Amino acid sequence: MRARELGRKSVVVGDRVSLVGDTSGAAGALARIVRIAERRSVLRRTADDDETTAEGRLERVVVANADQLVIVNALADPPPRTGFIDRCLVAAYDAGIEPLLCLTKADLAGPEQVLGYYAELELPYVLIRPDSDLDALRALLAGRVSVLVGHSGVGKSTLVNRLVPDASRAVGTVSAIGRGRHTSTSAVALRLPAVGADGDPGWIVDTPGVRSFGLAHVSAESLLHGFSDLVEATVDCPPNCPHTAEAADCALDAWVAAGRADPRRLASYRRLLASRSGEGDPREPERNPGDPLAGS
Ligand SMILES: Nc1nc2c(ncn2[C@@H]2O[C@H](COP(=O)(O)OP(=O)(O)OP(=O)(O)O)[C@@H](O)[C@H]2O)c(=O)[nH]1
Ligand SMILES: [Mg+2]
Repeated sequence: MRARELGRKSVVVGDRVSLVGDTSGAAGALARIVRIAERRSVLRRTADDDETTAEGRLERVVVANADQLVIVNALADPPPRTGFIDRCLVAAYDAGIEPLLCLTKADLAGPEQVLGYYAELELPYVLIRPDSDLDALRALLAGRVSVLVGHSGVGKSTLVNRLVPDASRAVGTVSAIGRGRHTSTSAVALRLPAVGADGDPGWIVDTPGVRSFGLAHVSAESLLHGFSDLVEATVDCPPNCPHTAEAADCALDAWVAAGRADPRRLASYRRLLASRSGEGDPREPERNPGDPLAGS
């Protein structure tokens, strides 16, 4: 239990805490959390993008002290959403956490379209199918705390159960419209099993599926840092350039016209900017125009 001296400070998954009392872990043992260690990183999200609404201001800490953000996207059922991946890249940069793209259900569809979109980024990725060997993923998880984020039904808990055989995380079904049913309802950190005799295998945090990864807490300037293929161009922008499509002389247009970045990435960045000011498509904010439609 939490000690009263912690006040309103909340304890989140990933926190390192000091305990007093009976720390044996035996049935009926009671220990108190008396201190939360300073957090090395904090991954946050908001319910939506608009900081002028109550939902937008409602900021949630997803996990503390994570080193790696594993962005889980299914290649089908539900269809991939590069807009979601782009948002996660922004959140990872903002939190100082390294991203890893994890494309699941590779038995149902190919990764070419998604990987093509990220061709200019040095974004590490893994492909997962039900029978795939997980050694490459285990090597990337070793020695660090990794948090899985993704829409409901993309296969986060299925993957955790394969990585941690006694995890027993419940897994759900995906409805006809390609949405999961929010099977997992709370985040859980699990220690990965040891691989061989040497080294720390790391920890994995399974989280409940999110409907959208809101970024109201990220400043417009930081938003751009999630787009490492675009950020360099803006040294040539006029002072205080808003980088929107309407902005006169925004250097991003020339950068893309010169073939130095993919125009789809610029369009995605501008969709994010628009979404923050309450424009954009509220039904599917994370679907970029090139992404497949739901149900296909
Ligand atoms: N074909 C295929 N199906 C998969 C794969 N991974 C997971 N699934 C299926 O996808 C469904 C949803 O998987 P879950 O692991 O519950 O998804 P989740 O991301 O944990 O979902 P929430 O807890 O709701 O956020 C289950 O029916 C899984 O069997 C895969 O690689 N290929
Ligand atoms: Mg789950």
